[in-house]
Amino acid sequence: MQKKIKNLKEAAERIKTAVKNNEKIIIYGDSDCDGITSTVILQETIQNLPFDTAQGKGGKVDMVLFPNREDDGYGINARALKFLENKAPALFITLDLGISNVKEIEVLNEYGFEVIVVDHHQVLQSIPNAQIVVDPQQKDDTSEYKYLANVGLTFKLAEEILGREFSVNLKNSFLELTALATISDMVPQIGDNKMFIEEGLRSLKHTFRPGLRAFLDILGEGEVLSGEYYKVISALNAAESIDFKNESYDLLTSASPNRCMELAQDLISKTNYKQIKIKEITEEVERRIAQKKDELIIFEGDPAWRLVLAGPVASILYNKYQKPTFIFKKGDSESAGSVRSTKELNSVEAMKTCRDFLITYGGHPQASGFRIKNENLERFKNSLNEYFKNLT
Ligand SMILES: [Mn+2]
Repeated sequence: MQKKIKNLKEAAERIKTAVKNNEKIIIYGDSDCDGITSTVILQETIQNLPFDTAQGKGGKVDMVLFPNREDDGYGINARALKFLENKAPALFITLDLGISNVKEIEVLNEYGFEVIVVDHHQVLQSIPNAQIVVDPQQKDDTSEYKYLANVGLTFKLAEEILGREFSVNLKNSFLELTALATISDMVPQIGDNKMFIEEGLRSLKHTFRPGLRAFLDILGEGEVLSGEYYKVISALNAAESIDFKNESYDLLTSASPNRCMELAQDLISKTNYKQIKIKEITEEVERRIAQKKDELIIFEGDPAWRLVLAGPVASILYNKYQKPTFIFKKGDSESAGSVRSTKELNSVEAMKTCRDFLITYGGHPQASGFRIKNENLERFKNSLNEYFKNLT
């Protein structure tokens, strides 16, 4: 017997009750492919519930929000808290973030929200005080699903919410999104992840979703289906969230083929520009580390580098040099960055030892992020060196 994901059923029941009672629902999703597709799936799941509500059949999500990672920070940031101050009461659901927002969720509770966290990132010092927390990384979650991307977790939530009302067409449509985001999040392609990818990519060629159809038309159906789907993923990851809105989300939820062609084209241009910038920064870091061959880690930042490019740059450098890699944008008083490492040289565990002088941090052992005051950068670097020296 497969063990169930902790609290998945409770979350499904609570969401169904909210729809039946016509409660206000707000979704707050991460701004990458995984967070955006999770948001689309949960929203469409709610819209496909067969209940009679004030709007007729099916429920509705009142507000969908995405954080501007570059300017305001990852997760539930200060700007989001300010925006949400007068929006309660509502059922507030986080997707692909939230597990590290212990303080912020306390504030949301005070505002009068009821919070459900759906996340797949590592638990830090404590679990947030939300009404329901779904995260297979919780210690007492004994399911085998620790390998799921957030989209896979949300797909399972959709199954639980819709039950026998989950139509084949809707399921296939969700599998297409689940496949793309599972690949995008670079989680292991095992178990259900393997199934998501196979079935989702198979369904992609017959997609009913105008946003995905636009990519197939622009990039060439044959190309995308024979392996160029990473171009679709890169494009979905190229959107930035401005004023809590996100272009990739607009694309995936738009019913207008013309609008989808415009948005898809725009995202593809942004991807191309991003690739050029990533190459420039990578080369700059390589020039800098040429003199630092003995160092155990790569630790580089610059005011001119955009935070959204730090992750891809760190991935390239990590793959080439096989050292824990910290790449950050240096702001006026604070810096924020992305980390890539191995499962064994767990970057979240490494940063836990530095938590006293980090503003925030979190993620996965192999891929994580941080925010820090500039005056603590040197100390951070030294502590990390110390930590990894003791491990090797
Ligand atoms: Mn994710």
